[in-house]
Amino acid sequence: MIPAYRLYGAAISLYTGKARAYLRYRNVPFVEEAGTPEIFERVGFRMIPVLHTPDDELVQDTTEIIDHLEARFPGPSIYPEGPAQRLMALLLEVHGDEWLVIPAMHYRWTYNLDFILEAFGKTVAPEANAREQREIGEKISAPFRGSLPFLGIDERTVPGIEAAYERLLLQLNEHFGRFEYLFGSRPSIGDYGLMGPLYAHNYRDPWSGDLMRRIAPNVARWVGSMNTPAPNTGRFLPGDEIPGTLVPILEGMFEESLPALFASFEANEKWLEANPEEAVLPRATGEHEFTIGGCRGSRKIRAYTQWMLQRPLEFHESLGGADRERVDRLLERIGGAELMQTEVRRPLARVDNRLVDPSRLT
Ligand SMILES: N[C@@H](CCC(=O)N[C@@H](CS)C(=O)NCC(=O)O)C(=O)O
Repeated sequence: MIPAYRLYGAAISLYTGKARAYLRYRNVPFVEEAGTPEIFERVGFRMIPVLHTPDDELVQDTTEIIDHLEARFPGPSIYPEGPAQRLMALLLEVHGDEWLVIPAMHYRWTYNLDFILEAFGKTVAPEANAREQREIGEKISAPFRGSLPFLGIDERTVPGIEAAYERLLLQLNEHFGRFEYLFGSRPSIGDYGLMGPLYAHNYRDPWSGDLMRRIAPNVARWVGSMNTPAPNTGRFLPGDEIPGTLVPILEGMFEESLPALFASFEANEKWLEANPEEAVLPRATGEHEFTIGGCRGSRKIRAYTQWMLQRPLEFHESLGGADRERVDRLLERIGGAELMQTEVRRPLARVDNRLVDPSRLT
């Protein structure tokens, strides 16, 4: 028998939902449980999910977890071979992870407050009574609730956050009315990126789940398939096709989310210049004005976003000949040509779960 992996996570956690869905698709034998102080001490900070491998290795970060398992478990890759599909899947992963966390957090803490306070309490103190769980929930959820302004969620941006999210739900609803997953009958890394924010917060939290089922029932069905997949099955659409139903989603991504997310490169570079002795980056390296759903607001710039964006940029850079020409024509069409030319002057790496400038490591 293959020894089981352990996934330290929680039902209410956005990123655990992403990793869990992948583990199920890849048919990885695993058990899910809560992390312990010892585990978080080894990781270096308190963050979920963490994958504990049978070799006693700890992998934190959903992208690293997925890649770790992709390399070890046979099965149809969730990275499409077709360059256009693959590039769009990589970008959609970042869009889900780093941008759709904004509506996820807004809806959770605005419309699902009672549910989520109790759920936090139940997660850490399953034996406590309902009143105690609520009190515990209030206490331990404070950092999450408190992160709303950092994400740019305030009275200026809320109308835009809701307009943009509902528009995305309708666009995805069209798409999932025709296709099982983003690029055919096999989930891609882009599906897993979207699954994080669209599951725990916007499907499982009751008010948000009702909204999704009401205006975008095909998206709710997709969430269900992501959670209960037929393991290791399915195909990407032939001919590297990008379905027309994805085009408005990709255009929207290049119009608002990616310009804001790419700000991470400049902010990190400036931070490294201002801190010449430091190799490890802090979580936020700046703050900027951004636009969401047409509303202006201010948000912290996360250093980590650069690391995620390096993946599609490196892939794009690696393309040559006819593949490059075809992908560049698509980028031109969806408004992404300029951003994808971004030069990575200071590439970042993750070493021991820390985000570092590798040129400064001795
Ligand atoms: N990029 C990370 C994000 C993980 C993350 O933010 N997890 C949340 C729970 S869903 C967490 O543990 N947050 C604690 C914190 O941000 O301090 C990943 O993909 O694993």
